[in-house]
Amino acid sequence: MKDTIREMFPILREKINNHPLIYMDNAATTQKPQQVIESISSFYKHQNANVHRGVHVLSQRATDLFEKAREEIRVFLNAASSEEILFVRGATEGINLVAASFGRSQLKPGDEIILSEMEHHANVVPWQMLARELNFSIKVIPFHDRGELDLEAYKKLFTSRTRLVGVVHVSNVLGTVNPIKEISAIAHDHGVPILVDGAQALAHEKIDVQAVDCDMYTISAHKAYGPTGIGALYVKENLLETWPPYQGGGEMIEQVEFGKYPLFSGLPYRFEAGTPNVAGAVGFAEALRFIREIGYKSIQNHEKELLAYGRERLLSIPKLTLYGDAKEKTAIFSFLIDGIHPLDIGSFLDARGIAVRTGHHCAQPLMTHYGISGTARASLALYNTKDEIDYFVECLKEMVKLFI
Ligand code: 7TS
Repeated sequence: MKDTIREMFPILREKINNHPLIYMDNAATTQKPQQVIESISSFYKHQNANVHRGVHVLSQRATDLFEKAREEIRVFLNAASSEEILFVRGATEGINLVAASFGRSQLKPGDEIILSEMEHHANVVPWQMLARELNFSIKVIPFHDRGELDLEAYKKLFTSRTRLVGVVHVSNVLGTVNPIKEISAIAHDHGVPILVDGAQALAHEKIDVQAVDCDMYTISAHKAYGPTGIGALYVKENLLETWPPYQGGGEMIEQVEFGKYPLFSGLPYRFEAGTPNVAGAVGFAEALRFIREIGYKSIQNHEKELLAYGRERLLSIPKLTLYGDAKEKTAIFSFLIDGIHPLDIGSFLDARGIAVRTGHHCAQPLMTHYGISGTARASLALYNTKDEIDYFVECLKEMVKLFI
C-alpha cells in the first residue's frame, strides 16, 4: 500500500515510548483517516442540529446528512431498501436489538437456536441471557483446529424447533472468513433465518447481503475506519415488519395518548428511539467513501501479502504457535510462545511502540476449544507494512532470547 495512504492517518505519526507507533490492534478498532475526522468536525461546525424534528434549515441539513448516510450504508451492503437499515451503536447493539425484538417476541420454551463455537461474546451473551428468561436452548457449531467451521456437524444440529442461526462472518481471533452464503443456504433449507455478525468483515471484505442471502447482518463503523458509537443492523424487510419495537421514546411514534397504546412510526424509525448519533452517521458514511475510493481489491491484495509474509516470518520464531490457519482468512495473527505469558508479550512490544492485544479477545468458548486462556493477537489493516512486520518479528525474537 502506498505511503500516501499512511499519510491519510494522522495518528500514525505518533511516537509511543519513543518509538514510531506500529498499530496492530485493528480488530479492536481501526485508526481514522483525516477525511473521517474532518467530516465529523465539519458537521459540528456547520450542520449540527437534531434530526427529523425541525423546520429550520440546520435541522433539515442534519436530517439530509443522516438519511444520506443510511442510503450510503444501504448501497454499501447492497440492501434492497433503506428501510432495512437501522442505526445502532455498533455490532453489539445490533445483536442485542435482534435478541430483544425478534428473540423476545418469537422464541418459545423448548425452541432452539444455533451459534458457532468461534463467536465473539457479543453474539453469545445476549442469547444466553434471553435463553434463561424464555427457556430455549443453544446448540453450537464446532470448528476444526485450523479454524474452519464443521459444516457437516452444523447440518446435523437442525430440528423442527430450530428458530435462528447466528454466525460470525470473520473471526476476531482466527481471522477465518466463514462461508456465510453456504451457511445461509443450509439455514434456509430448514426454513430458519440467519443473523451474521459482520463486525470484523466490513474493513476487509465486500459485503452483499442479497448475494449471500442472509436475513440480518450487523456492523460497527469503528472497525472499518469510522467513528466509535455508530453501526448498522440490516434486517430483511419482510422480517422486520413482524418485529415489535424494543425501545420506546421520541422519534419512533406517530401518536401518543394516555389511556391508549402508542401508534408507532414506520420502518426504520420504529427501531430508532431518541436522538441518534448524527455526527457518527456522517463519519460512518465518510469511512465507507474512503473504503470505496481505495477499493476492496487493493485492500485485499495488500492484506493478503501481509498475511502470507507475516505468517512465514512468525513461524520462523522458535516455540511460537499460531492459532487459525483457515484457507480463507484475514491478516490476523493469534499466537502463543511456549514459556512466555501473552501479557508479557503485549508489554514487551508496547515498550517498543507496537500495539497488539492480549487475552481471550471476548471469545472464551473459542479459547476453551484450544484449551488455552488467551493469546497475543496482531491484527493488521490496510496501513500496515512489511517493514512493520519485520520489526515486530525482530522484537519477538529478542524476547525469546531474553525469556527462554
Ligand atoms: N463481533 C465481533 C466478531 C467482534 O470482533 C467484536 C469486537 C464485536 C462483535 C463487538 O463489536 P462492537 O463494535 O459492538 O464492540 N471485537 C473486539 C476485539 O476483537 N477486540 O476488541 C473488540
